[in-house]
Parts: sequence; C-alpha cells; structure tokens
Amino acid sequence: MQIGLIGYAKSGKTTIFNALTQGEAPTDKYHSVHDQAHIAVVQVTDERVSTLSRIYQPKKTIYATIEYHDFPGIFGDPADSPESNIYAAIRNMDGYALVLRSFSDIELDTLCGDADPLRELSDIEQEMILRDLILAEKRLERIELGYKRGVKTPAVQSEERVLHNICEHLQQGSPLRSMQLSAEDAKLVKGFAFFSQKPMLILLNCSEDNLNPNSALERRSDDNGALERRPFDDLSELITELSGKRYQAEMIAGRFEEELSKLDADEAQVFLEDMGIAKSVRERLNHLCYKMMGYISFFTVGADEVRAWTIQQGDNAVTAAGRIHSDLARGFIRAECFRYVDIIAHGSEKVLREKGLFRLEGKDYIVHDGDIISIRFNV
Ligand SMILES: Nc1nc2c(ncn2[C@@H]2O[C@H](COP(=O)(O)OP(=O)(O)O)[C@@H](O)[C@H]2O)c(=O)[nH]1
Ligand SMILES: [Mg+2]
Repeated sequence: MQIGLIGYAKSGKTTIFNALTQGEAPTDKYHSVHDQAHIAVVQVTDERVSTLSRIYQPKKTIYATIEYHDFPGIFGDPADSPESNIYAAIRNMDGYALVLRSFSDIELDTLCGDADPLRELSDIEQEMILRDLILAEKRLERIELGYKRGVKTPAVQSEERVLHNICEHLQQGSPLRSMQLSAEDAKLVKGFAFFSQKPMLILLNCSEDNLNPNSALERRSDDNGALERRPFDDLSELITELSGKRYQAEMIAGRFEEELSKLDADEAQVFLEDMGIAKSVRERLNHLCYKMMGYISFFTVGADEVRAWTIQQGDNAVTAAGRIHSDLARGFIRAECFRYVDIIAHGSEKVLREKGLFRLEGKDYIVHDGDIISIRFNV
C-alpha cells in the first residue's frame, strides 16, 4: 500500500514523515527543502503476527508494510505544471493523508498567513476536482473525435456514459469520493486514477496543547481567571464538522511526535501516556490507513515463514491466493482455513481439526480479517 502525505507547503508533512520513520529529513521554515518525495517503508506491527511467530517458531517472520511518500507541497501552487513528475507520482498513490496546518507559529503566520485548515482543505479539494474534470473532459473530446471517424464500440459508449456522469458530479464541486459508482462502472474508469476519487485521511497538525486538555485549560484562563479563547483550542469541534462532511479527521501533534520518535521506546511511552495518547504515531497512522483503504490482513503460517498479507475487505479466497503468488490463484483448488482467535484459544491445529474449526473453503469464500490460510493448488 502506498500512501502519499500531501498538503500545502509548511503544513508539517515532513515533520510527520520524520515522526513516522524516525527519520531526519530536513524541515525548514524559510526554504523549500525538497523537490522530490521522501519515501520510506514502514513495518505494520501486528501483535497477531508476533504471537503466531511464537507458536510456529518459523525461520522468518514477515510483517505487512506501508510505503509512505512525503511529497513537497504542491497542490495549490499555480507555478506547478499539470504534467510535472510530482503530479504523476501523486496519481500513483493508493490513498492520501492530507496534512493541514492547525498550529500557530509567529514566523509561519507572517510568512504564509494565519493557519486556516478548512481553507487549505477546500483549496486542495477544488484543485483535485479541477484536474479530474480536465482529464475527464479531454477523454470525452477524444471519444467524440473517434465517433466522427466511425469508432463507436459498446465499450467506448459505456465509458462515455460514465465519464459524463463523472463530469456532472465534478462540476457541482464534489469530489469523486462521494460518488456512488457500480463496480462495473468503477472498473471502466479505474485507469484514470482520478485524484478526488482516492481515499483521503485528514491530519490536523496541531500543537501538543491540543492533545492535553489540562494544559489547554491552564493557558486558556488569563490572569483574572477569564477564559481566553485561542484559534485552535477547539479542534475537536472542527473534527466533528469534518466528519459531518464525511471526512475522517485526526489530530496529530507533528513536532511533538517527531521529538518523541528520537527517544527510545520506553521513554517515549511515558510521554505518550502523559498526553493520553495510547499508541505511537506509527501504529496509529498505520491503523488509520488500513481502515481508510478498507484493507484487512490474513496470515500464512509454517515452519519456514509466518507472514501477514493485505487484501481488500470483501476479497475472495482466489484473490487472497493471488496475493501470495499468481500460480496459487491460477491453479486454485481449495483454501484450508482457520481463525486466529481459534488457534489462540485452542493452542494447536490438531485440536482445531478435532473441533471442526479447520475448514476447507472454495473460490467464493470471502476471507476475513485474521484468517489463517493455506492454499491447495495445482498448475
Ligand atoms: N509549532 C509547530 N511547528 C511545526 C509543527 N509541525 C511542523 N512545524 C514546523 O513547520 C515548519 C515546516 O514543517 P515541514 O514538516 O517542513 O512542512 P512541509 O513543508 O509540509 O513538509 C518547520 O519549521 C517545522 O518545524 C507543529 O506541530 N508545531
Ligand atoms: Mg516537506
């Protein structure tokens, strides 16, 4: 899974990237510090994989990974050419984490104006919508041209119909994410990889005060004890507003997390608990990305290897088999299958067989999160 950290320059993308990867990519208030994306592969820690590894004692244990791409701030910059490599790279992502500056900083406020997360969000959405619209309209023009030359197949006509609907939706200023497409129609336009169609998580990059209710309250009352309202005290209100618009939004104290990522795990844990944050930024983001993408994990186990695999919720056993190797999908016979919770409860595959918890499933079986699978195949 490839996730792009996108957003305005200085919103804190690289800071969050550093926190995620324990990296030290430069962040600078005054200069554009990179014109290429930083890329890092992050392991998805999953207790279930560690536990299975203890049970099976394999030679290798392989966790799932997410590839994070930290892009330069591009959306909203009129100087960018639509054909630039960066846009092509952003188009290749499976989903986005959009970082919005939600902290005050005297220098940045002077340089870029006061932080205004809702405006940044709206600008970026509009930019995506506009680019998608241009792409769809261009294709429609070519289809029209083809018709004039006598190229009119049913496939092209279906594509034309879907693209017309898409343009109509975009013209109303709505992202394609909010458009219901049948699976068939979605397939017809998948190749366009529209920006506004990709899943997008919103990260409100804020001060750590926002995460710590006590410190926020302390600062809020002035000398006379009166409440002093600051611009970003109430990010939770903003989150509620965003979720009303069907965005998933999360607060993240980017710079605080970046500093924590430099400490060793135990030390960092103390700070996290202090702030009422349950898990490391890496674990939280990984989890949110799985949720956003609708991905689940299944496992393969054995003496050689215990491994986590990622598929889309609703995928069947053949798709799961194909994730392991295309031969397994091609020659698929049956999936031998049991559940993670059952092996934990009963201790061994032998007991699972006795209890009838070891199943043989066919091609159409819908794989569940936590299934442990072995494919029988013949090629
Ligand atoms: N006060 C404050 N500053 C931050 C925070 N996150 C990032 N910054 C600062 O904002 C500037 C730009 O951050 P950077 O990560 O390079 O932004 P990018 O352009 O989106 O990659 C840097 O000087 C960071 O130290 C934050 O949560 N609080
Ligand atoms: Mg950056």
